[in-house]
Amino acid sequence: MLRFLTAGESHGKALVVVVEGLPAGLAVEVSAIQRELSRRRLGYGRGPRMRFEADVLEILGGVRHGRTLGSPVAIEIGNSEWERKWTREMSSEPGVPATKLTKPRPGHADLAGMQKYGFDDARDVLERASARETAARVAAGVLAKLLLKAIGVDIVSHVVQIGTATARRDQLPLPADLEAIDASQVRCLDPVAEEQMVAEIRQAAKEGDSLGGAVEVVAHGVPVGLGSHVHWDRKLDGLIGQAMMSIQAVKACSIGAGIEIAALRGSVAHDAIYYDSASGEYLRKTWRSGGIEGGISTGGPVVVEAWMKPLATLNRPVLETVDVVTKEATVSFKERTDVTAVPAMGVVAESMLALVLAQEALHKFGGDSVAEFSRNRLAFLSSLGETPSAVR
Ligand code: EPS
Repeated sequence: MLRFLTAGESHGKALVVVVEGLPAGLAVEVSAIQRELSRRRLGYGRGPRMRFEADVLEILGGVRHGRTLGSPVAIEIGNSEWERKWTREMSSEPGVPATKLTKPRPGHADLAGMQKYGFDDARDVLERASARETAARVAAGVLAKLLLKAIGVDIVSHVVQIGTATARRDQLPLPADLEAIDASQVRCLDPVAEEQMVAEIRQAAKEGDSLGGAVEVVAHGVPVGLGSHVHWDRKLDGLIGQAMMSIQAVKACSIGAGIEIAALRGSVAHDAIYYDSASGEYLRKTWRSGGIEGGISTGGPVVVEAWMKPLATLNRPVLETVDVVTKEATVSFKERTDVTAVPAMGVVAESMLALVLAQEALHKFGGDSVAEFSRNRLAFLSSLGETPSAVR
């Protein structure tokens, strides 16, 4: 079973992620992880921290001479800001912080977290609730993506909405589009929408406001048979839903045609099946089901959308709150912040989808080495009468 665990606070010394259950023999390079971490920092509208902070990456275990050993992989992502500014406030030694944050910000975990854990300082909550933690998820996601690549699965995301600006959505993005997507200021394939999104971000920045939006994430090459119909917590769409909804600030997730399918008639809502004699595959003519039926992958592209709320930290202190010490009405403290993090959320969503699919692929095909895992996938698809190409 593939699982991962992250630790670390936003302004702490480092984030750490341990990924367990990867087969041996997966080729991993630090540069591949570094590249993905850089992608997560992309996007017009990110705050100043993205410029002056670096993700200082180190593989601590589980990889030898560029290949996984089958043991847990541990990765550390140091915060370059720590040494400069946070050693006192975020010290693990006994003591007290110089300042306590007592005006919890609406829209963040601050107040509910303080109440739940008995804290009198919102920093005790916000440091871990921060989306900085997604850097660790992306590092884990690289390993999942590399494993999936070995069985021909590629994942791509693009921004389809920022604020009120929406992109055309008539074609699924392909792996080959990823370079152009990442080259866009907001990771959007539609140049008209890109311009509108940038204008909207610029305006919101001027007004000290923030913006939400949506990304579409597509996994190509997913084999039939991941997930299961037999039990609620084995359904692939359910697992993807949990993974997407766990991303900081994501408030909704849909699969395939999503909420739009509710308005269609049953006669036109579903994906017609046909047989492709060349590949021996049963294919679908459309992807309204998002490549998942009854909780099982169908062999078509897995299509997921995730919606993010506007960030709750604003550069203009207008959100009403209460000082938990004086109980007086006030406005939430001002922090420097991003105007929007939707482009970065796309990269995080790719990672979360990769982790779920890799976990389910390992569940289905097993294997202690990548070669065995890959062989098992070929054997399964051949048993269905398909003629899959060996990816590696
Ligand atoms: C975040 C707030 C910002 C972001 C941070 C996530 O940090 P700060 O409040 O220190 O300016 O920059 O994201 C990252 C550091 C990162 O690497 O993604 C938040 O509150 O979630």
